[in-house]
Amino acid sequence: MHNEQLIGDYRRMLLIRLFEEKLDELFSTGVIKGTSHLYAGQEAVAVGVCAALRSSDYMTSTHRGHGHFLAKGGDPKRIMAELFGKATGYSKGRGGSQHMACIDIGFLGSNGITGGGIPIATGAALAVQMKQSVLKQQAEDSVVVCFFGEGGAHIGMFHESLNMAGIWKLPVIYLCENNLYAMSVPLSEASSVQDIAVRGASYNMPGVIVDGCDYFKVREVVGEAARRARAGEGPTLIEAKTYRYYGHSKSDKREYRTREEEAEWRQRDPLLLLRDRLRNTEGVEDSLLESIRMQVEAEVEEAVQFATEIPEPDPMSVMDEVFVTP
Ligand SMILES: Cc1ncc(C[n+]2csc(CCOP(=O)(O)OP(=O)(O)O)c2C)c(N)n1
Repeated sequence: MHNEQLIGDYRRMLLIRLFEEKLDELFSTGVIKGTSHLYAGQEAVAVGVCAALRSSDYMTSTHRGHGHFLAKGGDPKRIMAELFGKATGYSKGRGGSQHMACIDIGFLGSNGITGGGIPIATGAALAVQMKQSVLKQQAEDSVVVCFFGEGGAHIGMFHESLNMAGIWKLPVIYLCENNLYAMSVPLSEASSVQDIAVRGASYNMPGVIVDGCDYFKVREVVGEAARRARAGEGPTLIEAKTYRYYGHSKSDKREYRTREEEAEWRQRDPLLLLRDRLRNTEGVEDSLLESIRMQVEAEVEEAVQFATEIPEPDPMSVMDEVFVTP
């Protein structure tokens, strides 16, 4: 009997990887216009986090958000439709890559503003706490996980939000994905400290560093942070050291980093690490791994087909959902 959670999570990590690889192809060939920030390389963070949380917990995301959304249970067909600008997308085709949300599954939104999810997650955690303390909903013990990059950790709202969360002991997990570069700027040129986790001490919360390539380690530290949050012990700042495989966005030629550095990180590819563990410790056969790959490839193709076949939106609907008009 295989460990179903592990196999399901491996499948989900592979879905994120293949979804992003397909998107790279679709953008490069001009099938989808505009740009996108791909999550490939960071899969163990999003999936490791969700493995430690309940499906009823909440999440805020970033501009690099497809992986977060897929890990939280977003439908690849509707995410793809959004990227194609179709009305069946999560934001009716009007938000695109950086503006999707699905409140029903607790995905409170990706966000084009660097660090923009941090105050939103903090407010959501305050709402959870107030449901308990003011509305006396004792059963409400949700946790909010807040993703942001190390670039997002330098904005003022990061400090203001963590300070408030520290004072009020809010049930929030601040999850910094440190992939070493904010656009082309290395952390060493943008930050007075090289570990974002040390900033937790300023706001009276644990600051934990974790290997973001290792699904198991991510799951473990997030599990402890969630336990603390549910027990009323307050927030945790987690810094996952990770790497994005693609450039910052489509036009980025990655001139600020070397191909050698990229190859080094790929040796510790999060998918390969989990696959080896499944093979060597869990006794998962290669035939099962191969059939998972085929299923996931088919799922991504179905998403593209779904998004392609829907007609373009009616031009007459262009002013729908617009709240401010000239
Ligand atoms: C307020 C604001 N300033 C600048 C930008 C332009 N911008 C887009 S992504 C980005 C870097 C983000 O880096 P990081 O937070 O580390 O996330 P990563 O892209 O590495 O995942 C910047 C500066 C923006 N979107 N919002």
